[in-house]
Amino acid sequence: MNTNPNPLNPEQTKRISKFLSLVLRHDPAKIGLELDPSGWTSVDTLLKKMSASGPKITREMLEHVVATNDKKRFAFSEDGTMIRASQGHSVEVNLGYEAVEPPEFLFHGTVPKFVASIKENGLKAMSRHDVHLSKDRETAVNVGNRRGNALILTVRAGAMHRAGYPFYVSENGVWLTKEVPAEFIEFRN
Ligand code: HQG
Repeated sequence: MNTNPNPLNPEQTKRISKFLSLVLRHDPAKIGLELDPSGWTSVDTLLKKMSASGPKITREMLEHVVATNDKKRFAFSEDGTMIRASQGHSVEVNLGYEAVEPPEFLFHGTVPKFVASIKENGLKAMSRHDVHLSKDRETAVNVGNRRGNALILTVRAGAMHRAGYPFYVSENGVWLTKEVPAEFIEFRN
């Protein structure tokens, strides 16, 4: 059990979390890091690269950021030697999640200005690999509110699944699918 006092204040934790999102999801080359095909990278190498060009942190600080992250964005391998982001990548990775049966309905938080395009084209992954969905409405409200006044779409995930669309759930509980055609979306809020 870790009985050490909190090694970081909340601002430092957030700054490091944002930096980890950047290098583990979007731009590993920024600090000369390489991700394996499943998105993993060595913890020792990450710490070394970060001490050369990034926030300098210790293994203990990294463990604190991973453990306290509000969305559990990062995961260590079982033996603790590797780390990756659990979802949200824009670089090509195969996270290896197994397709699973989704709940009958899932939610997506967006904003009114995107609705016309979503009605026409369905939900697209945009710059990420997958469309992100949640099993509870509240999470979708928080996601939508990042961009303005959240507008919540209900996705008929069960019907999509029966129609052959695969769904995945990330280690941190985000539901993922490649796209949601408009006919599976309920737009009334
Ligand atoms: C919208 C954060 C026009 C979509 C969050 C969204 C989440 C369309 C935006 C996670 C569209 C993409 C994901 C279409 C989709 N026309 N707009 N056809 N299809 N959109 O950030 O779901 O902090 O890639 O509604 O909390 O907002 O990164 O996806 O507004 O969990 O861990 O295009 O990112 O988590 O935006 O957010 P994003 P998202 P992290």
